[in-house]
Amino acid sequence: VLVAAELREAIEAGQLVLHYQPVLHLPSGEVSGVEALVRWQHPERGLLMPCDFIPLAEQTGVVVQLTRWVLAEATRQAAAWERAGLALVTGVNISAAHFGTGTLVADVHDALDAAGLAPERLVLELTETSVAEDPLRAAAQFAQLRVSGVEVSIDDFGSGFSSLSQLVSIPAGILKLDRSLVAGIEVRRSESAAAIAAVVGLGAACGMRSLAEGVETAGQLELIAELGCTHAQGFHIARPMPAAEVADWLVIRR
Ligand code: G
Ligand code: G
Ligand code: MN
Ligand code: NA
Repeated sequence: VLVAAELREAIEAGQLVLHYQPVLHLPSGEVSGVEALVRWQHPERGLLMPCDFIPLAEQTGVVVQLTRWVLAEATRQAAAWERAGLALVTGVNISAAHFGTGTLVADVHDALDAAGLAPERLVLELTETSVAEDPLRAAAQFAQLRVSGVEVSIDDFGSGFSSLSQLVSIPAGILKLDRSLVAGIEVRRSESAAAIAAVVGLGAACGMRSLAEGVETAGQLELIAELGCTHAQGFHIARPMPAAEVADWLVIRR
């Protein structure tokens, strides 16, 4: 079994890597950004996925150290893309434990400063599980970040972990529709369309853009665009890929 000490050493030894999944802006058809997704290149076990080690990281608090590494690496990469003329907004997932430390705002600004990246190029993604412990404290930290220009998104909205109170308490600019909402299109099309339209409308009424996750087919992409979703992400558009492949992928899809 994996232990926290091993993960801590792996971070220091440079065994974590980020893959990036493109995000499409539907009205323009342009790629507007990417989501950074961590993997652990384990010397014996091979490439480990987040589900193999993020729960351990969250339970032990190592996720704070992990997130600092992800922030540093993702902002460095985003700044490199920007210098290469690629205008991408990069998303980073934030975990619950980070709010309690009180260092989130400083950690984000340290990363932006070190990378020389504009705050507008970064989106912080949070799920309700990541704010549940102390919602007011979390909301205050996100408000500070938004004032400085960093975007915030509510992740996995429509899953078991999300609630309407998030929309009220968290100052977010983007609502990410959980992939279970999108997957429902194949099963109960009219009901799914109604649910997606309602969530998109709710987000819009709160001044939020909407990003559909887990778009796996052309049919799903077409429907979510019709329903007013502004952005989409999923295997039908592109799978998460190493940073080195992103520029080529952008050229090929044109
Ligand atoms: O990459 P994959 O599709 O397997 O990601 C699964 C989940 O792991 C995602 O839903 C995401 O919330 C989580 N995850 C991926 N990368 C990170 C990360 O850098 N930090 C945190 N806290 N969670 C991540
Ligand atoms: O919300 P979260 O941060 O967990 O989302 C990222 C996760 O979703 C990653 O694990 C990624 O591999 C996965 N993912 C991305 N696109 C798709 C898709 O189209 N279908 C499914 N099933 N999973 C996807
Ligand atoms: Mn996410
Ligand atoms: Na999600």
